[in-house]
Amino acid sequence: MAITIALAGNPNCGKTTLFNQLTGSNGYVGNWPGVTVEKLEAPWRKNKDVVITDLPGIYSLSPYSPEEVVSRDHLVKDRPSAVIDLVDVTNLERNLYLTTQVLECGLPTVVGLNMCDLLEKSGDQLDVDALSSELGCPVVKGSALRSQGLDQLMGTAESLATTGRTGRAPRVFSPRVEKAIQETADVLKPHLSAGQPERWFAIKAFEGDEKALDTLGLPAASLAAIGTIRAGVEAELDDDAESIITTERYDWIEGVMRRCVVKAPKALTTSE
Ligand code: GDP
Ligand code: K
Ligand code: MG
Repeated sequence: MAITIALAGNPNCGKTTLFNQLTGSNGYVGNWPGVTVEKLEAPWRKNKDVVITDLPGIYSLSPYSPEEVVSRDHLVKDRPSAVIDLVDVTNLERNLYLTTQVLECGLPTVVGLNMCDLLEKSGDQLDVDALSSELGCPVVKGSALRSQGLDQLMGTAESLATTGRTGRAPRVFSPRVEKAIQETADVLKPHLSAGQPERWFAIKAFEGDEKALDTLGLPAASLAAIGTIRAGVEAELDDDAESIITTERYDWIEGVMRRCVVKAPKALTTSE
């Protein structure tokens, strides 16, 4: 059976450049069913049994744009064998917002740091091993444009796809919110089928994401139980669940940046 590897990432992180490098083609352009978002799919030129999909560029796995829905449906419903989450290393902090969500999908995932050719110029030092242990998945540096690190990236993705090895998605939220997510997961558990990622659905259900909840067809009592969990946290933190999740993601990423990036010393200025 063919191995399928999905390329996920923000717009302009270099996905299509990578896709073209890996497949040696401009890919097969079709449409995702029901939407006009382009679907690019082609075999890896070094192993034709591996099919690579270039997902639409997105900033989040929220349900608000066709691109987001296509990408999240591919990750959550189609379940590729592995994911390459491509990150523009020059915009690491912003790109990691999507990374936290991709990791929650519970698929074998490697983070590809792209545009590393530009990082070297800036003088900032990134601790890749530290980032890898924060994210709980392999992280590979490279440059799609300069064709650097691509064998290591694909080797890692292929081996993850073959073994099916998933990391443990990092616990990015505060203890209060993690507790609510766990309680939500406990409500959902009897209604999830094999392959439906528990943590992803629990977070979406906590946020009140109707599209995600609809796919589960939960009984009214379960929906009510989740509503109670959500309302409790919203009252305590005085914010709506979706904003709480967003804010806490950014807080966690800020900590990761502090722990993993050493900024180049700024030039001294004479002005006070
Ligand atoms: P996509 O929107 O994720 O598909 O991104 P594209 O593949 O279209 O790339 C966006 C821009 O980034 C293009 O101008 C690419 O040439 C450039 N780009 C892609 N990869 C790299 C890289 O590794 N280094 C540099 N410097 N530029 C890159
Ligand atoms: K583009
Ligand atoms: Mg593209």
